[in-house]
Amino acid sequence: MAQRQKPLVIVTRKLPDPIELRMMELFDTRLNADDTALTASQLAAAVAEADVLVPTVTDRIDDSVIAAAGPRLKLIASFGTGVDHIDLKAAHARGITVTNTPGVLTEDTADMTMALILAVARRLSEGERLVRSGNWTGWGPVSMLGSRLSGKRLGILGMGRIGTALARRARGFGLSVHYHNRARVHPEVEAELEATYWESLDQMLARMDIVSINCPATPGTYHILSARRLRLIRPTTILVNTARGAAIDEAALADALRERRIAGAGLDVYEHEPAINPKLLGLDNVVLLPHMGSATLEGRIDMGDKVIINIKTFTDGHRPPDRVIEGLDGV
Ligand code: 8YV
Repeated sequence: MAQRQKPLVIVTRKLPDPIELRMMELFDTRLNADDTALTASQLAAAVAEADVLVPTVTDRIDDSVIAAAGPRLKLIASFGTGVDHIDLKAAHARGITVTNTPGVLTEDTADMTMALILAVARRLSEGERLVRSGNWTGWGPVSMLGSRLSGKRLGILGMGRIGTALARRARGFGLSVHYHNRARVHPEVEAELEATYWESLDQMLARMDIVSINCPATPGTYHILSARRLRLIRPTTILVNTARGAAIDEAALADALRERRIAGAGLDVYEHEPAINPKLLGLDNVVLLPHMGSATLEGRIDMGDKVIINIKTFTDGHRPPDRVIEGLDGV
């Protein structure tokens, strides 16, 4: 019996070993062992040849990359949940299916969001820097004072999977949950979380002690925290972002933090990653992380498993479970 040809799968970045091994078994897989990000022309060459492309958030799959796709390219199986790095419209117009890996990084990202809230409120990075600097002179009754979480209000911007998982954690820390979202969540979830829905984001922002961004990056959420909205936030409030940098006007945020119009911020994502607005780097009231919200070994293996399932079902002629549909916009 003639052996069916395996699909050519091109992976743009190094993935966890067990995932690469399984991919090698199942597909004609081309890996990126040294993990150097592909240039635009290398990406164009990859899509010209591949049946399936496996990109990550660091690859810009814009209309020019899609235009370079060869007749074999039928699937872009992205490793990650956010799809703002892919021109979905251009892909779909060419008959290319796009999949992502939702669900499996929810808990890890919610953990990291909670960690950032704690880090900013309790000044973890500052404390650590003090100890390492050798300048710590010992305990003091009014030294390193932060702010208590219990009894405060958390406003979640984007109440999807991660926003809801954050809300559950926040309840355990004694925070009350508020949210702004495209639509109200199911009444049972709202009741379980004793969550307050705000139709007006402006109104919510003006009343929260902590604001967390948990919405996807879409044209409708670009700079949703604009310079104007940042001015609505109270000077005692903490802002955290583990979603996408484009949701905040980063330069305006740096100004607000420097002028103490916002008490502090915890950022895991940036507008122009890996570049960070230099004004943020010198500020003490901001905790800066290198986009590591979903960075657990378990999470990355689960993401890889999802990529494999999406490719396998698709290349076996079925509808992949995590097909991305266009048109979701706003919060
Ligand atoms: C992923 C993320 O690690 O899934 C997402 O949307 O932002 C990250 O947590 C990244 O996308 C991998 O491509």
